[in-house]
Amino acid sequence: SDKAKFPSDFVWGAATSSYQIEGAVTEDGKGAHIWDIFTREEGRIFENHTGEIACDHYHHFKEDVKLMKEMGIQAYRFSIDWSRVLPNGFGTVNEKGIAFYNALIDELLKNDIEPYVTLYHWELPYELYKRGGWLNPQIVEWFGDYARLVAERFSDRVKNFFTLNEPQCFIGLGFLTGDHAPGVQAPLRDTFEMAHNALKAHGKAVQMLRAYGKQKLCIGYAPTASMCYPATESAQDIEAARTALFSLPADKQNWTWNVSWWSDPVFFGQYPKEGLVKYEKYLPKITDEDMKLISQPIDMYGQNIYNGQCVRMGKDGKPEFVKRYEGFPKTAIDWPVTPECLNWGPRFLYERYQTPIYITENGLSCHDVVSLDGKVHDPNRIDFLARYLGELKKAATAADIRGYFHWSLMDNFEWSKGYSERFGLIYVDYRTQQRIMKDSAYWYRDYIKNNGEI
Ligand code: GCO
Repeated sequence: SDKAKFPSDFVWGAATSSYQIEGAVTEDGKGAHIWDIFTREEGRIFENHTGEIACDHYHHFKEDVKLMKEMGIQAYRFSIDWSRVLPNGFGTVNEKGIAFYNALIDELLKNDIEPYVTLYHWELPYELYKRGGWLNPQIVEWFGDYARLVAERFSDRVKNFFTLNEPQCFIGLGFLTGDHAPGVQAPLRDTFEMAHNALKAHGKAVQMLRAYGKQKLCIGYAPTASMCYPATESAQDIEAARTALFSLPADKQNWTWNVSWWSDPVFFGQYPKEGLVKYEKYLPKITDEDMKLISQPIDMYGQNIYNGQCVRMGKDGKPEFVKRYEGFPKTAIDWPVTPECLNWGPRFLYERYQTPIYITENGLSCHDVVSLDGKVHDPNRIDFLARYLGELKKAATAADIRGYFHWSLMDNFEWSKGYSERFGLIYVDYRTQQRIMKDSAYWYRDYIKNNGEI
């Protein structure tokens, strides 16, 4: 309805991740992680781009914080590169790496910007990978010790932490399709075991953050999914969309793309029964103790939401995906524009898991260019934002949604697509490291200022 409003304390932010922006990959004692190694291999990434320099945020962070301030951003979600603070993944601490994040955090606080720190946005230290990485059950301790270090060094000033970012992707793309680092196509059963270890590592990190936090922390988790939204507001279509959202894919090679396998254990302490049956022959040993560790209470449910599927109730009483019409709107990276996902997605997620929701990522890539007038005009991004945030506003009247982080603060290294996709509110000229606020950045600034009343 027109009366929908965001809560007055709604958090407006933007997000990035370390490898995608920092650069300085061999500087000040940083260790190598799987993306450092993977991107050096010929043919892995679009035109063999790497994150070696990226936005050189390591040296430009003050300027970047200044731009955030100018945009009126209240919160900044960034990640810590595990290998920058623990070059081997465990053991010796790299004080210069710690110093970098300390300087960034202090700069944010000085500018009244609240830091939201992600522990794992895919920078698995290469030394740990060589020891089996996610397949080695010891990763639970490694990740726990890393979380403890983060709590000890940063939680006097940082209150908000997310453990894992998008386990669906780092297992699915990293170890099933091999499109992402480390570029492995592992047997199915290995991927289930890695997933189980990752969930345990999440639980361990929550315990460590709580135990060593220097203040009462807000701890969350940030998975992703393609959302489902109903074709009409009839009770049947809504039920169909809900059912489709929480069911598990039939195609096992796609098994990681779902909500329930990754969130039921965290919130309910059990895997969905449907999956225990479907995937039975691939599963590792799962104990009650494991499930207890995985289901540590958390405070925030982060969700990276980009698009969704329209669903209606079929004649046979089963959910049915509605085919998109010809010429359906899409972004530069070819993802469909489906604003409804920001209304129905968070509603369904909140209904099931009853935990405050943060949209930890949402955004799009556009074919942005610097125009003859020296500005970057990105009407498609503004249109996308207006539509998606309008839908999110509706959800905020029905579910406990606390914040929104736009992906991304600035153009950056888009994984296998390299620099060919521009997701930023800020344009980056990679030849000069010049930053230019796009039109959408000014639009977002005004939107934030009015808490969505436009
Ligand atoms: C993530 C995302 C980001 C991407 C963004 C656009 O895992 O959080 O992959 O890192 O850059 O989603 O694809």
